[in-house]
Amino acid sequence: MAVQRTFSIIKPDATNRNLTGAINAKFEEAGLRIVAQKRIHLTKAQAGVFYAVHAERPFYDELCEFMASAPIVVQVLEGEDAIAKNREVMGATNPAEAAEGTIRKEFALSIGENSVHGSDAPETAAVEIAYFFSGLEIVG
Ligand code: DAT
Ligand code: MG
Repeated sequence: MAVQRTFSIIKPDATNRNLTGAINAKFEEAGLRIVAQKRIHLTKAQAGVFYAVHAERPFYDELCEFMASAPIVVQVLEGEDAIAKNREVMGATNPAEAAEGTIRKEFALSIGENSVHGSDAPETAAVEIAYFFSGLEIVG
């Protein structure tokens, strides 16, 4: 597997609890390099565009409200097999099902307030990176 880039978000529940550094340590320990990073505060509409794929799900409104409730840290992570590696370090969506040592097992509060987002495929990674970053902001 070649070197890939993936898109990551440290979500409001984690920024609220000052967990940015602890979460970044998990990424770096796993061999993921943070090649772009910024702190932003989304509007609910911007969160809605980002999560448009979930628009028909019952939790969509709550999800967009949550993502706009406080600042987030958006990131590009780079490394060998970065998409799968990041999903592994994140752990399962529901923290009750996340493996020991994963970010969601250690830090997530609930299935909704689950501390991190990570792209699930190369196509979504490309779209998500382009939504938040210009080429000049990514320094590999
Ligand atoms: P993931 O973030 O692991 O890729 P997903 O893409 O299925 O998970 O869902 C996106 C986010 O939506 C997830 O991180 C938290 C929220 N979510 C998913 N399922 C939920 C549920 N059953 N109740 C509340 N929020 C949920
Ligand atoms: Mg997802």
